[in-house]
Amino acid sequence: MDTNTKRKQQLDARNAASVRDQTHPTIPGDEDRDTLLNYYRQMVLIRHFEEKASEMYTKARIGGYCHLNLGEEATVVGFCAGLEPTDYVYTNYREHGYAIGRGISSYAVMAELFGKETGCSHGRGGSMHLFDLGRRFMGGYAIVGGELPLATGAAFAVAYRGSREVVACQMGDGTTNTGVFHESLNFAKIYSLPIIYFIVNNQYGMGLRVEQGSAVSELYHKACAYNMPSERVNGNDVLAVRDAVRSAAKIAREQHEPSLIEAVSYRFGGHSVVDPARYREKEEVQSAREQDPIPAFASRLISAGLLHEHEAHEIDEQAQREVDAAVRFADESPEPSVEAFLQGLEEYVYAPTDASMKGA
Ligand SMILES: Cc1ncc(C[n+]2csc(CCOP(=O)(O)OP(=O)(O)O)c2C)c(N)n1
Repeated sequence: MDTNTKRKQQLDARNAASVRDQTHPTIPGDEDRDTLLNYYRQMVLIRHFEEKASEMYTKARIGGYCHLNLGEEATVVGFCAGLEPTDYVYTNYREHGYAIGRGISSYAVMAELFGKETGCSHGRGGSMHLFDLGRRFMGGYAIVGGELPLATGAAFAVAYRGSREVVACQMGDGTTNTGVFHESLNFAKIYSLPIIYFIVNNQYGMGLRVEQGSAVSELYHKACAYNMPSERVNGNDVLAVRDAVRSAAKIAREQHEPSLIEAVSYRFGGHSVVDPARYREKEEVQSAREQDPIPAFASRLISAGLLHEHEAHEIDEQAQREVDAAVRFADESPEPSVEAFLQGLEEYVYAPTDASMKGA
């Protein structure tokens, strides 16, 4: 790599970090305390859930692959908070937090990771394929970019029916380098679809830093190619992410127009639980941990007089208890029965054809 390219990459990396590490502004006075505490609770719950999932994976209680949201909690909770319960959510395989943020119980998510019948996909999906039609959580997808054409198609269906729902499609930074990303954005713009493309720029696609894999490292610029409004937000600030998603949802709902958000975040761990991430400098991880979105949000709440330290402590303990109970529930739940498989391998795998599902 020549010196100029290297220098450009270093500048790009610094630029991304400066967005993520912005000091968090004071909480506006018109924010509702219960709502804010609920965001905080969800962030803490997701943190403990993911730490426990990692532990259970290393004890071989969870099979397949397992990708965590550690460090991305403000992005995850802000994204979910900006949407309505009637909106549709599509994500990649790093979706445990989004499922919880969308209202799926931590019990049903943990049971799915354990491959149990009580899991939200009845044990047929596992970590990368969480699903709940009632909550319009349309799935995690293991193929990089796999969720984009599906979400774009769902937005086409919403527009075709003339309804007011919005489709929100989450993806990682690496996904913006795939063909389907460009095809989907182009299609969405041509047909004026009510969709939000939401990029979680956690700085890495597997082991590759964003500047090494993408010719344009300020990823929100990619939307210009499709004449689509776009914005970059601090993914460590739950309120900034929520507000960006709300604005994009308003554009989608009221004008039936697509838009794109890039939330600049940092994934504390490697690509999956088994990736020790040796390709990262210790200082880089350390500096990201110093910007941990959870304590940062707690201090903002404390400074605004909305949270006391002992309450923060209780929230933490409550989340730990819930996650422990979720593990017990998953442990004690039955496996999908052999009879169920014999009756039809496609059950819970393909959409049923009965009329009750139509228009859901
Ligand atoms: C089509 C396809 N190519 C390659 C892979 C292997 N793969 C899994 S995740 C990943 C990196 C994706 O990175 P990014 O979109 O930034 O998401 P992140 O994992 O950081 O959330 C790759 C290359 C895959 N699953 N699907």
